[in-house]
Parts: sequence; C-alpha cells; structure tokens
Amino acid sequence: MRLSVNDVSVEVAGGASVLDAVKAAGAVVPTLCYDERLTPQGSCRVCLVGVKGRAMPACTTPAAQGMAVRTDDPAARRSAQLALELLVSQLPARALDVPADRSELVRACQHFGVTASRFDGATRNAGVDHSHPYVKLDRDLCIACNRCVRMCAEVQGTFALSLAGRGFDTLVVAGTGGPWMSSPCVACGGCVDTCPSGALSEPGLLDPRPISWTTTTTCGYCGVGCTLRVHVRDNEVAAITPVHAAPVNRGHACVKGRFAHAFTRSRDRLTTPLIRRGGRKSPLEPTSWDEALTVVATRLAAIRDRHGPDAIGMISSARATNEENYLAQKFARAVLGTNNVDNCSRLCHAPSAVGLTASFGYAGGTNSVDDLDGTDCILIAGANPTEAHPVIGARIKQLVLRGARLVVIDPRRIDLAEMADVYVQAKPGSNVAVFNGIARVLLDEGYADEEFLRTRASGLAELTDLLRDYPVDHAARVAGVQPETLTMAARLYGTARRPAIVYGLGITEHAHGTDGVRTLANLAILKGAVGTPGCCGVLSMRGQNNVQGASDMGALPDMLPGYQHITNADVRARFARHWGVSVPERPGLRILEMFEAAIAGRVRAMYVIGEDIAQTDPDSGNVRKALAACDLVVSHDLFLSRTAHLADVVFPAVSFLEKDGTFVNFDRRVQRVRPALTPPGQAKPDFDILQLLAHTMGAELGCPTPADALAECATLTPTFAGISHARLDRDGPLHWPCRAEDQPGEGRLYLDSFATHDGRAALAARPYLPPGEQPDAAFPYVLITGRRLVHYNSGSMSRRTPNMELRPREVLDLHPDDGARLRIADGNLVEVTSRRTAVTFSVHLTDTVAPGQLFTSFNFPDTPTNALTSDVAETVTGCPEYKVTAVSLRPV
Ligand SMILES: Nc1nc2c(c(=O)[nH]1)N[C@H]1C(S)=C(S)[C@@H](COP(=O)(O)OP(=O)(O)OC[C@H]3O[C@@H](n4cnc5c(=O)[nH]c(N)nc54)[C@H](O)[C@@H]3O)O[C@H]1N2
Ligand SMILES: Nc1nc2c(c(=O)[nH]1)N[C@H]1C(S)=C(S)[C@@H](COP(=O)(O)OP(=O)(O)OC[C@H]3O[C@@H](n4cnc5c(=O)[nH]c(N)nc54)[C@H](O)[C@@H]3O)O[C@H]1N2
Ligand code: SF4
Ligand code: SF4
Ligand code: FES
Ligand SMILES: [Mo]
Repeated sequence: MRLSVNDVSVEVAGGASVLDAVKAAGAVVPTLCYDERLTPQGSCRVCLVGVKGRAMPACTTPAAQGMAVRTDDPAARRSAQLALELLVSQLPARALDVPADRSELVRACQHFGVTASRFDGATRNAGVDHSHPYVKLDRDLCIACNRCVRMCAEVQGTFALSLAGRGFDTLVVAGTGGPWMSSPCVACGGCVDTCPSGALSEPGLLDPRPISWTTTTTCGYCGVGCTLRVHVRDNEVAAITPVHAAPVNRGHACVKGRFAHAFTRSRDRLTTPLIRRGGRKSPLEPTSWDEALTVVATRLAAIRDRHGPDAIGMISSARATNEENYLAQKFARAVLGTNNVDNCSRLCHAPSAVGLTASFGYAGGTNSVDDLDGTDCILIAGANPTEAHPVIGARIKQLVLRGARLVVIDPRRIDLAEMADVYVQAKPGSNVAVFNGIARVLLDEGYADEEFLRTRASGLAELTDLLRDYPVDHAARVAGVQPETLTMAARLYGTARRPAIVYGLGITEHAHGTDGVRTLANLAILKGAVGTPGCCGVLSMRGQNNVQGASDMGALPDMLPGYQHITNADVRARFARHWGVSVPERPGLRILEMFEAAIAGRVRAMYVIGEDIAQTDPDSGNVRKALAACDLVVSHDLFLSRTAHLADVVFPAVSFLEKDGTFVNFDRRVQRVRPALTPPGQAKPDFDILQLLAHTMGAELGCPTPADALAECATLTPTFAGISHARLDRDGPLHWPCRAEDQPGEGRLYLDSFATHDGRAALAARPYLPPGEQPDAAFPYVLITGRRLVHYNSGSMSRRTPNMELRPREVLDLHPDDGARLRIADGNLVEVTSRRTAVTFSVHLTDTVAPGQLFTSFNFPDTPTNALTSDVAETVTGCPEYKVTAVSLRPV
C-alpha cells in the first residue's frame, strides 16, 4: 500500500505499521518501548506522529492506504516530549551519562532537547544488582518499558522476568525478586540487548570509554552460526552483540557467543611455538617459528621417506575455517601424499553424513531452518537444542507457544520435554526400535503419503516386510515406554500438515547410529514431508561451528571436497591436474583407526589441528597410548590442551575472533568469518601455519589468501561453484549446493528429485540391534554423556571466561531414587567405574535422568569423562558410542 510521510510517498507491505512507513521514508521518530523483534506495546508514547491532525503512536498504528503521516506535527511532538519528560522525571540525571550509542533514552532526549534539569529521580534509590557475571542491573535507570520482559518471553522463551511495583516504582525483577544469579535466567543477553535506558547492561559496556571499532562475524562456538557484532576497545573484545538483521539468529544469541569471549585475552593463550628439545620426558619450551617449522618439516619428511606417507595421520579441525580445512586436506594429500585425514565429524555426525546421503542424496540436513516457521509439528529426537543450539531451542519454544505440536524423544527429561505434547522417555540406544514402531503406526493407521511413496520413494516393500516385526507393543517394550505413548507420537507426526524432524547426537553417537538416522529419515519419507513444497524435512543439529564445513572441504579419508569420492579416478584426475601432483587413491584411516594404527606401529606421526583428542575422544587411555607410540605428535591450539601437553611440537593458533574465512553452519549456510582482534604474541591462523609448513617442506600449497582457497575449492567442487568471499560479502550467507555465480543457494533440497542414484528417497529396512555396551550385574548403570549450556566441548574456551561462575565444575546427574538407595546426597562424591577405569564426580540429584541412568558432560579435564566412555564404535562410520557406557557407582 502507498502512503505519505512528511509529503514523501512510500510503499509498504500489508501489515506494516506507521513506524515502518516512517523508516521507509527515511524520517526519524524516537522510540522507547518498541523493538522490531517484539510485539509492539505502544506504551511509552514518545513515537507519536500526526495523522489527520491526531497524535498517534507510530509503532502500534497500522499503516493505511493514502494515509498522510507527519513526524513534525507540533501537537504530536509536544505530547511525545511531555511523555518523555514525565518518564525521565523519575530517573536520576546520570541516565544521561550513558553514551548515546548505547541508550535510546539519551537519543530520545537529544531529539526533543530534554536536558538534565528534567530528571529528578532522587527518591527511588533502588540500587544495583551485580550478582550475575554478565547481566548488570541498575534499578534506578529502569523505565518499565517492559522490553526486557517481552524479550525473555517472546524471543528467549525463558520467562525469567516481570515488572513489579506500582506507578513510578515499577521495576524489572528477575525470578521471584531475589538476586539475578538465583533466577532462571540463562544469560542469553536478550534483555540487555533490548534495554533502551542502560538499566540493564553488561560489563564491557558499563565502561564509558568509546569502542574503537566493530566487526561483523560468525560465532565460533556452535553450529547454529549466529551473526555477531564484535565491539573492540584497545584490541580487546568489549562486547559481542547479536546482529538484528541476521538470517539465522535474527537478533538473538546465547551465553557463549554473546558473552564467553574472555578466553581471547587469557594468560594461558599460546603466544609462541613450543618444542621438546630432549625427547618426551623433557619439557615443552618456547621456540622460534623457524626452529619449530624446521623440526616438524624435517621429521615429517623423514617419517614419510622411511615408513611411507600413510605412516602420518592428520586430524583437521571442525573449529577452523573452510579455507583452513581445505588447505589441511590439500597438505595431507598433495604434500604428505596420504588420505589419512579426518575431522571431528567422525565423532558426532558421520552417521548423518552416511545416513542422509543414502536416504536423500546429500550429506547434510534437507531444509533451511527458516522452514521451521511453517511447521505445525516438531519431532525432536536425541537433540537438546535449548542447551546445545540455544538460539534454535528458543525458536522452537516460540513455535510451540504459538501452537505447533511437539514430540520429544530423549532418555532425559530435557527442557523441551516439559512443553511437549508427547514425551517419549526411550532408553538410550533404542532409537531404531522406536522409529520402526512409529513407522508401523504411520502405515497401519493410514498416515503415509501413498502418492509420494509411489512416485518419489523406493524400498517400501522391504520396509513393510521388516515392520511386521515391529508392532508398537514390541517397539515400546524395547524402548521401555508405554505403547500408547509411541502411538500418540506417531499420530501427532502423522496428522501434521508440515511436520519437521530435528535430531542430534542422541541418534548418531551409538553403535548403530547410521541405522538410527535412516529409520528416522523413513518417517519423513513415509509422510512425504521431505522434498515437497512447504515441507520442513529433516534437520540434523550439527555441532561445532564448522563441523559441516570441515567435511564439506574434504577433510575426510575417503572424500575430496564436496563429498567427491577419492576412489573415483575422474575426480582424482581433476584435482591432480589443478594441484599439479597426483592424488593418493587408497582411502585413508579414520580418527579411531589412526589410533589403532599408531598403537600397532603403522602410524608414526599424528598431526592434530584444533582437536583435543586426549580429552574428548572416547576411551582416552587408548588415545594416550596411541600418542605415546608415535615418533612425532604435532598440535595446533589456542591453549596447552591435554593433547598439546602430549605433543612434541605445538603451534600457537588463533581463534575465530582473530581470523578470516568462512564457516558452514548446521543448515548448510556458508557464512563469513572476519578478524576483530590482532592475534596475541606470535600466534598465527591455522591457514598461515599450514602454508609455512608446506613451504618449509619445499612444497607450495598455492592459494595465498583464504579468499583464494575458497575460490580454488569452488573451481573443483560443483556444489560450491557459485560461492566466493566477494559474493558472500556482497549478498550475505549462501546455502550449498550453489552451482553458479548467478544461482541462489538451495535451502530446501530435492524439490525436483532426490540426489540418490535413482532420484528417489530411499526407505531403509533396518532391524533394531542392541547397544555395544550392555549393563550387567557388575556395571548396572548406563552413563549418557552430552551437552550443558554454558560450557563447550573440551571447555578450553568456556572455562577461561566468567561462564565458570555459572558452572564451576562438572557434576554427575543421578535420579533421587537411586541417590536414596545408595545413600548419596546432593553434592556427595561418587566414584564411577566403567570397564576401562574409574573417575570421581560430585553428584547432582535430579529427576531429569531416569532411574538407572546417569548423565554428565566432558568439559573439565580434572573429571575426565572420556577415560570412562565405551570403546565401541559403529562399523560403518567409526562414530563412537558416547551415549551408552555401562558403569557402576560407589560413594567415596
Ligand atoms: N553448550 C554447548 N553447546 C554445544 C556444545 C557444547 O559442548 N556445549 N557442543 C556442540 C557440539 S560439538 C555438538 S555435536 C552439539 C550436540 O548437540 P546435541 O546432539 O543436541 O547434544 P547432546 O547433549 O550431546 O545429545 C543430545 C541428546 O541426546 C540424548 N540421547 C542420548 N542417547 C539417546 C538415545 O539413545 N536416543 C535418543 N532419542 N536420545 C538420546 C541425550 O539425553 C541428550 O539430551 O552441540 C553443540 N553445541
Ligand atoms: N563423552 C563424550 N565425549 C564427546 C562427545 C560426547 O557427546 N560425549 N561429543 C564429541 C563431539 S560431538 C565432538 S564435536 C568432540 C569435540 O571435541 P574437540 O574438537 O576436541 O573439542 P573443542 O573444545 O571443540 O575444540 C578442540 C580444541 O580446538 C581448539 N581451538 C578452538 N578454535 C581453534 C582454531 O581456530 N584453531 C585451532 N588450531 N584450534 C582451535 C580449542 O582450544 C580446543 O583445545 O567431542 C566429542 N567427545
Ligand atoms: S539474559 Fe536472557 S534469559 Fe536472562 S533474563 Fe535476560 S532475556 Fe531472560
Ligand atoms: S547459539 Fe551457537 S552460534 Fe549462536 S551465539 Fe550461541 S554458541 Fe554461538
Ligand atoms: S515506541 Fe511507540 S509507544 Fe513506545
Ligand atoms: Mo560435535
């Protein structure tokens, strides 16, 4: 519709407000209670404009065809100014001390010429609440605009805040009014970000000194890939805020990306290369880049010449950029001459890569996360997004609050289980039985899309045959749940118009993880909920910031970039031509196979980039044995990780805040990473380290810059052909596949056909097989391991931030009934013994775990969870069975 603002004609979409029209016309009205991320409230009245001689709040008045809006209407301006003066009359004048770029209130006062003389808040004196490390409240600056309360409810979904008191004394309170720290706040920072007056602030922004510069980049913690703005002062991060127009996070973030940046200036950062001069027993000492590079180059070359290139194993980093991963696999193949290169996706979503490829064609989720907006039913299986992918967890909460149905399948009563329509508390390792049981109900009760199955799917006969063995009673018995619960889950998914599946490591990190993915994918195929218009498909919640990209770039023993098979001679020839060297043909070793080969003496050197294998890989006793058996261990890290500690040479690397490149997030979006800080000391990006090392070995990797590396990858990889730094800088993030410069990336895949050999989605008939580790009389409990909100994987970064105040140590979750039986109280120490070793934990009694099951994370080196974990790995993919370890418990 068309209307005018100050005589300027503007066109706005239906549903737009007068404020939208004002903005479209380039005019300005101040706002205080308005935030584009929230439902408008229209309470502060500083946005009044003149419409037909009447003063109307721009934020809540709908724009109408032919409307004539005036922002300079004298009566409206006067009323707005009066509203503002009344509002500030309750505030102390120091409200004006907040820098204008951090206070909409100060900007509104400047707009109307309201000065300190109008402020008179001497009476309130309500004080500050600085109990929380990140959220700081100055009660006297609160203007009761309700934005923080709405942010916590409408965006974050935590409902931690409310307004309390009357009249001028109305104030925000957290939880039941005690200290912020004891409220249910999850430190997403949303309230701080929206507060217009400086009443809510954060440490780096309480400091009035100006910000030197800001950089827009992608979060380097989890695979959501939030777009963040980094505010830098004196080459230190002052604050990180979410970008409002960001495609994935839409102005939101979580405690890690938003606040956990202090690790960048930790005194533990590695600032020089380290080397052991007198063998393994001698200490790691600082050295020059020259010496470190020469030693590594010489020893790698010697091992290659003596034992062959396959005596070297390289682990590339899911934390590093695409460009660095591209170089790492090129280094392994073209300089060392081996396909022994792998990455951390082996430990998490390798079964997704194999399973999704077999079912649909590509090794990634089928849809863009934006498609969730259209869903009416979400089935979440083995994923805990409110802790592991918090921005998506928050989005899912909002979808459910707005009416989408929710099915949660998880052995633990996760946060989202509390709001689920159906919660299936299935036993760890029972996924295949559960999904087969649901599939059987979908078919038996007529929810399957027969047309879709006839024209676009294969394998129905075999599946129907197999499902004869999975009546819902049987499936429910295996899962340890009521048959009705499974039937209800199937009916909710079956009756939905646009059901979505969201899953995580609870499906993949099992002895039969690929079967889990395939049988889960079956549900979407049966329902015709993938590859069809408006569908929501199957989203795999990829973990690390760039675990998708590390695999996309070919840091895999059997694939070149873009999942092009190493065994395909044409593909190898294409790379060989471009690289000017031959590409080794035999698929290399996977991570866990490298350890076995090292113990057997076949692998003599391990080159590890940004992965703390000695802490995070399963059965870490075995990992240590493998590293000890090697002649050379090299680590690139930000810190002296457990692995770096065991290395012969350590290269100081830089973090995502200090480097240039791209990451691929969990929904296949390629996004730019830009340096905000200069690196500490002599630390260098992994990109530069690999270039220097190749050069020292007398080889050249080409692609002198990250932009060049992505360009080279695009030349050789059809699914990345249309993606370049220049285009990302110009157009913003792009989904792969993106096959040409002039094509948009494909968010929703397979609309025409599936990328399988026959173009059909492949149903899989897979029987349930029990987990690799079984509890018995000696080891009666099942230990599940996974994520906690505030810490991240090895904890190397999150432990070096004030997140430690939010969670200072690891705990073991135990059901209160088990606690009572074993006479273990909250906070007591227990020894947990698995078939490998024993580790002592402090107990947290909670009914989020089922009786007989335990849960913990792996973020703290002093409680080495992975010394305990199962040594079973899936045969197809080599993915470890992190989710099931049989253990016993003993109070100490
Ligand atoms: N805060 C935080 N966020 C993170 C990380 C972190 O360390 N901390 N790590 C990142 C990484 S690397 C990854 S891969 C992702 C992981 O993200 P998720 O996969 O969501 O995380 P997990 O907690 O490992 O596992 C998810 C759930 O699987 C459940 N589960 C275990 N066994 C089974 C089973 O047999 N069946 C079913 N249905 N469920 C089961 C667990 O109870 C758990 O709630 O998170 C990423 N984000
Ligand atoms: N028990 C149990 N264990 C698990 C899991 C589980 O569910 N249960 N999950 C597994 C999963 S899914 C994963 S992904 C792994 C994660 O395990 P890791 O990959 O080992 O853990 P991270 O802490 O993500 O990062 C590894 C190292 O990279 C460093 N680093 C960060 N950024 C950079 C960079 O840009 N360059 C370089 N060179 N180094 C960098 C960090 O300091 C850290 O030491 O853990 C696995 N381990
Ligand atoms: S930081 Fe987030 S969770 Fe905490 S009170 Fe503010 S909006 Fe709510
Ligand atoms: S949700 Fe993930 S990507 Fe977003 S801020 Fe948090 S850790 Fe970073
Ligand atoms: S911003 Fe419009 S009434 Fe507050
Ligand atoms: Mo992961």
